[in-house]
Amino acid sequence: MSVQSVVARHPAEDRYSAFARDVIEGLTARPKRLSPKYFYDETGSRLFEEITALPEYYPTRCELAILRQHASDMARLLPPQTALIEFGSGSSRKARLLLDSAPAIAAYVPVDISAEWLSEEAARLRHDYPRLAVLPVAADFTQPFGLPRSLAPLARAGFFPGSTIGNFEAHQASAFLRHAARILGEDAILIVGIDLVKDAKTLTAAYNDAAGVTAKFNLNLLARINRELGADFDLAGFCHQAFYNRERQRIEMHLASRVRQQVQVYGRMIEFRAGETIHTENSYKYTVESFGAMARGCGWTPVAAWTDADAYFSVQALRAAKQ
Ligand code: AVJ
Repeated sequence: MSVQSVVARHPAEDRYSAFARDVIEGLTARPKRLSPKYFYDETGSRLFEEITALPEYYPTRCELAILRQHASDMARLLPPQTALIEFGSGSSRKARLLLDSAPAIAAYVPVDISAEWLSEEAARLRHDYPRLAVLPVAADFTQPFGLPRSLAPLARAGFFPGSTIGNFEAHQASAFLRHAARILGEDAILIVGIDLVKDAKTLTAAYNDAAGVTAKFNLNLLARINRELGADFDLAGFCHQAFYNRERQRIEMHLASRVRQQVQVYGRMIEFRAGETIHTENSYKYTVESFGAMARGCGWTPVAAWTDADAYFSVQALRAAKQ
């Protein structure tokens, strides 16, 4: 066995080569594509935080308003001694709104891929909620993972805010809902944030902000490939595109090549026609009914749905159906 193959077994190296593999696969596919999960390196995460504060980007503001206004209604769905399990927790800012209104929550289990961020956030939560058991799990929540044994006596509620589920294709969203039903078990509650279908103008503006932050966020994917895989993308040779695909009820983001060009990526020459795009993200929009119907097919019964005053965004509560 060569030294190289031993080194490649290191988990960080595995993640790195998974990125390289996905990038090469996506850029040699037709049409070209890249996964939106790679937006979130340090720069991308900072740019996304900036996006959430933009005047055109309504989802975060609306969801926070819904959580502030209806947290106690959500709390009423939770039995005493509930563990709140958050899928892809990030900052825990939204979970705190539930924690503040739901004394039934005895344990909080943030599940996130970034172990470092998780332990820092866990320390802050333990400080701010001294009676709460904070049990972080470092895992990719789209893959099967185990819950801490100490949760066994507790009821369970899942929390999946942010309309992150909107990044999934229908089959992936269904797989996630089934997987969540299995992990959370009988009688569990799942509280999920879902962006709603609305007029194309509002939707399009949210992904084409005047300050150009979303364009930077999209282009950072190429900058990341340059940084981490030694590629030579000329960022000035690509432009941000985002539009609403009405038939598929989704925002599509692309990076369009301004000219015919070649780019060197991880030892490969990738050719672009003028105007050719890399499809970088789908952000699916649902109605309360269309999301409820999907949930029903995946082991859940819709029990409540809250929206903001403009009905731009929804937070929906589901209960695990009897097996
Ligand atoms: C984090 C997936 C909910 O789809 O609105 C924001 C990501 N992309 N602007 C979304 C995003 C461009 C965001 N989600």
